[in-house]
Amino acid sequence: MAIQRTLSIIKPDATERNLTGSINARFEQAGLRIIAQKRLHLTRAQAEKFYEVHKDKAFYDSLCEYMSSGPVVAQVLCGEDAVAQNRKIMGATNPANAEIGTIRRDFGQSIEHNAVHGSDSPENAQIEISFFFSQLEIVE
Ligand code: IDP
Ligand code: MG
Repeated sequence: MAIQRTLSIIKPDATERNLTGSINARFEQAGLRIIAQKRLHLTRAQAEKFYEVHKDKAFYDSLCEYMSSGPVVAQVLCGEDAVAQNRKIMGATNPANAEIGTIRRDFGQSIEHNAVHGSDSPENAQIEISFFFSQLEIVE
């Protein structure tokens, strides 16, 4: 498997509960390296743009409101098979269905307030990484 990059976001429910370090430890323990990271507060318009693929879903409005409700930490993770590896560490979208020991199972509060975002394919990872970061901000 190749070395990949993926976009991760620590969501407002997790930054609010001061879980940034605990979540980052999960990535590092699993062998992923944080090669870029910044804390920011998305505007509603930025959240709408980031989640545009979901614009026809019933949860889109609520999701965009939530993702712009407080600070997030955007990060680029790098490592072996990083996209799938991060999805595995995160666990299923709904924390109630996520495996024990995953971030969402341990830290998520609901299907919406589920602590973290992770890219779902290498192609989307590239698009999502460039949404948040310039080349200068990513240091391997
Ligand atoms: P993912 O984050 O596991 O890739 P997606 O289906 O891409 O899941 O959904 C994006 C985000 O939208 C989820 O992480 C979650 O915050 C929210 N979401 C997904 N499904 C629902 C739902 O049925 N109700 C409320 N929010 C949802
Ligand atoms: Mg998704």
